[in-house]
Amino acid sequence: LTQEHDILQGLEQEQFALFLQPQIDMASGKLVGAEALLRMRQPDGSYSLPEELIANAEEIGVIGALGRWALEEACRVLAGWQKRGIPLPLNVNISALQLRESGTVWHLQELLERHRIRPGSLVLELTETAQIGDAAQAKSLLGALQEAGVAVALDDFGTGYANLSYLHQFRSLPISKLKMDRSFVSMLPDDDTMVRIVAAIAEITDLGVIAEGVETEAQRDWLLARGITIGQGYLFDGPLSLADFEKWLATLSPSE
Ligand code: G
Ligand code: G
Ligand code: MN
Ligand code: NA
Repeated sequence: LTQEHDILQGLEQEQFALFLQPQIDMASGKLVGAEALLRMRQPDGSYSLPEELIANAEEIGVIGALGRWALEEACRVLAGWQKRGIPLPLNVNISALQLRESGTVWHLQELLERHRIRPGSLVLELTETAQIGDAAQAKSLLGALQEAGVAVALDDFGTGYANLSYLHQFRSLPISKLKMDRSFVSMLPDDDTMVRIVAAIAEITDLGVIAEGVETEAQRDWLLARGITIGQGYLFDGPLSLADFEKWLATLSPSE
């Protein structure tokens, strides 16, 4: 179990890192964005996955400090891209718990101003949106984010709380993207029921859909045929260290 002490010490000793997973326009193969995924450096030099770490951080009440670090680091990366004229958006995961903490919206406003982040280029991926609170609370919180220049994506769509009634409940809220959970994508294109479910979701939503966990060319081609153009997954790349991602960025021509 990761204890409070380890997480706080990890922050102090700069043991955390954001890995970046490319998001690809599957029609052209071009890079259109990235998702930042938290990792913690282990004594042997490898990086741990965040699920247990984040669950622990929430339980012992240090998710705020960890989340603020991730947002600061993401803005630092975005500011660097902007200086080099690279207009890529960067997605950062945020828990409903963290979003609800008083001070989070203020912190975001301060970050975007200090790093001069272009509105819309920092995207928060929200899971368990139901935990934000009631409709009025969600409306005021998401409205404040929009005003601050932060875009919002609905993460893990299709699982848990992120179900179909969301499309109705959130239709008037400033949410710009829907990330189709990889458990859906993994059943394409062979599972007839899932084929119809995903096709229906693509048809009824006005939100831009990002397909997660695209692993095969058959999945990519099926998604493209339904008008789902943005994909993320091992078919393209897994999460890359910042150094590897930036090395790769440098090889792309300016128009890409
Ligand atoms: O690669 P992967 O194992 O990184 O991610 C596992 C899960 O951890 C993802 O579903 C993602 O939502 C979550 N996650 C990754 N990075 C962060 C982060 O910085 N903050 C929060 N709250 N969740 C994260
Ligand atoms: O935020 P979210 O729950 O979507 O976290 C993304 C997670 O999915 C990360 O743990 C990442 O490492 C993982 N991931 C990214 N691409 C793929 C993929 O193509 N297949 C599988 N199985 N996992 C993936
Ligand atoms: Mn995510
Ligand atoms: Na997800």
